[in-house]
Amino acid sequence: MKIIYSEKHKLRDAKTELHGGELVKPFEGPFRAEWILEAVQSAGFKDVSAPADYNLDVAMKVHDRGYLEFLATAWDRWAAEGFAGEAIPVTLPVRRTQMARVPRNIDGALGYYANSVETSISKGTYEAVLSSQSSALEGADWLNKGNRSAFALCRPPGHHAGIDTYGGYCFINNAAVAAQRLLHHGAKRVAILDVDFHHGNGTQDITYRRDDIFFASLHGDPVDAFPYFLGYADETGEGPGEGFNANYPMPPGTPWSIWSQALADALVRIKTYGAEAIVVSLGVDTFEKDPISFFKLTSPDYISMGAMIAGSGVPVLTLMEGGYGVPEIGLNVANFLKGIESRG
Ligand code: OKP
Ligand code: ZN
Repeated sequence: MKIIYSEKHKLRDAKTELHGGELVKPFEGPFRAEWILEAVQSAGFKDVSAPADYNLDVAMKVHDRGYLEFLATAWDRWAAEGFAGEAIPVTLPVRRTQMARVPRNIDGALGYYANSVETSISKGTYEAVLSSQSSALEGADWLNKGNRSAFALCRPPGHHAGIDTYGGYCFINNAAVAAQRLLHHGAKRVAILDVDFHHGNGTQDITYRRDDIFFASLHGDPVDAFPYFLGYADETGEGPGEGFNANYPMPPGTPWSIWSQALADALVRIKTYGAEAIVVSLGVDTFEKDPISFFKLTSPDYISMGAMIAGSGVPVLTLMEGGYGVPEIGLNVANFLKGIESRG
């Protein structure tokens, strides 16, 4: 399997995350991609290459232009204010507030575009974000050439980035960008299958009113888990997108035996839809030892997961999303890819 990895992910190295009322070392750091790359190579996946530098043409089709301009300039604008810390907003547009006007002040703009405020914007973040979307696009183009699988080791992740919002460690929605690229090169229908522990609220935001992308997400029930405000089972799509969104919220302690039933159902939906490619948002934060999540998957379960998805017979582009804290994140990703290859 082709593995796509950019060293430039290291430029996303924020010093702070707002967690439990403290500014802590972020859960999402460069060590994650390093551990994963190491484990994937040790497992025998040796075809590793860096992506070309892609521009924002595809991202422009799934994100708001003003939002992308904000991402490109946010750190410099913040630094120009002379603040000591990294960029975190304090004021958010909520119920009954003005949504149409973007504040000129950078502090206001951060609040306007944030969907969650644990995520600091730091020097170098934007360059890493561009490299992450380049990996996703390179993976999509690998499938566009007729190949049946690829793994883009994207970092930072993307599935919490909405049309015009960032948060949950995400800035550009790599899965949506990849799906858009697959559609541009001939696919009529693409599925995004989000198996990260957290609901892909950003991906849902982008795909909710569309009939050319089916979105399925398996995740911690939003009554209990981040990102809290989206991910319920009754969110089924809107307008032309009605019927093309499937959420599988699950409770604390969910093991593979239950989780895999939701996956089986999602795969039936994806097959029935007629997807010509599946973009997998792979988070291994469903692992029993993940520090911020509450499912109980074990390392061998990721082999089964990959095999079930590849068993659909549809080409699979896997993109890295979450998975934290423990060295097993590498093994779990490698296991998933082995599962994909067992049936692909
Ligand atoms: C990103 B991805 C813990 C609360 C949750 C943000 C989690 C972002 C997860 N302090 N904070 O989906 O893995
Ligand atoms: Zn996650």
